[in-house]
Amino acid sequence: MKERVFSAIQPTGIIHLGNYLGAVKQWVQTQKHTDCIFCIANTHAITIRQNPQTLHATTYNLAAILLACGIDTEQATLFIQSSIDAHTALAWILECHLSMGELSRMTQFKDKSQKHPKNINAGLFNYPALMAADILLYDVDSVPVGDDQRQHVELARDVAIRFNHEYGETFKIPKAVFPTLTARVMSLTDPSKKMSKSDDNPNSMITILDSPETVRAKLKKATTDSLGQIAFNPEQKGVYNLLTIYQSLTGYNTESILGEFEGKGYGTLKERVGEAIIAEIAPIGERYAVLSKNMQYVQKILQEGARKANEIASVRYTLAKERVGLV
Ligand code: AQP
Repeated sequence: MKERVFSAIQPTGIIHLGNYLGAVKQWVQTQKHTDCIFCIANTHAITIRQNPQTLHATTYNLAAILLACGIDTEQATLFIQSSIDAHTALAWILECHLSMGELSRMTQFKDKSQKHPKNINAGLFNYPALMAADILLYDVDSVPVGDDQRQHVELARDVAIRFNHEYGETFKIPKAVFPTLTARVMSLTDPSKKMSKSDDNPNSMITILDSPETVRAKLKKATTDSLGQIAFNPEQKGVYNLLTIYQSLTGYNTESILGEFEGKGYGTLKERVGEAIIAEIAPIGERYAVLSKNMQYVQKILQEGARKANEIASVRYTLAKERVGLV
C-alpha cells in the first residue's frame, strides 16, 4: 500500500509564492510516489465574507491553476470540498469533542479575528474542526503544509487520538510535513509577516500568474535593510526571505549562493531572485492560459475527483457516526 497524503488550499484569491513553495510544489513532487488527495477548501473560505459570484469563479480557477502547476489527476485526486457533505458532517462530530479552550488557542483564529473585527463568526472559531474532518476522513499518513498550519494539524491529531481512545480505533493519526526552506515565505513589503492572499498590498506578494514585468517591478520594491550585506542572517528579515526563496527555486547550496553574491549589492540579488521566480512561474502561466479556456475539462476532472474522494470519505464518516451512536 502506498502512503496516503492529504492537503488543501482555499480559493480566496490567486495563489502566491508562499502557497506554491510552502505547499503546492511539495504536492507535485509527492504525487509521484504516494496516493495523494488534494482539496479546494471553499467551505473554509466562507469563514471570511466572500462575494458569492467571485468565490464560485475562483474555485474553478484555482483548480485550473493547480493543474497548471503540475497536479496530475492520473496520479492524484483533486476535488472541491463542498461537493462532499461528509466534511461538514464529520466536523460537527469533532466539534463536540474539542474544547472551547483548545480552539481559542489557535493563532490563526486570533490573527483573522483581528483582521476582520466585524465578522468574528462561529465558523472562524470552529475552522480547525473542519480541517480535522478534511484530514481524518481520508485515512491519511501525512499532510504537507506551510508552517502556519502546524497548530491545526496538531489539533487534528489530538482529537483523533481522543476519539479513538473513547470509542475504539476509528481514525488514522496523521503527521504534518513541512518544506525545509520555505515553510513560511514572508511578505515582500513587510518581511515580519507571512505572504498572504488577503494582504491589501499587491506588492507584498508574487502571485503565480504575475507577468515577468510585474515580478521584476515587485522585486524592485521589496523591503531589504541598510546593512548592505548579503548573508543568510535571519535578523536581516527581507534579505533572508529573498535568499531562501532563491535557494528553494534554484536548489543551489548556501556556499554557492554566498559565492555568487560576494561583492554584489541588493539590486543584483533582487534581479536574480526575480529571474528565478519568472523561470519557475512563466510555464505555469502558459499552461493556465490554455486550461482556463477549457473549464468544462477542468469541471469534469473535479467531478471525477469528488466521486473517488467520496468513496473513501463516506466509509470513515459512517463509522464515526455509528461510533457515537447516531442513527
Ligand atoms: N506565506 C506562506 N509560506 C508558506 N506556506 C504558506 N501557506 C500559506 N501561506 C504561506 C500554505 O499554503 C497552503 C494553502 O493555504 P490556504 O489557502 O489555506 O491559505 P492560508 O494558510 O490561510 O494563507 P493565505 O494563502 O495567506 O490565505 P489568506 O490570506 O486567505 O489567509 C497551506 O498549506 C499553507 O500552510
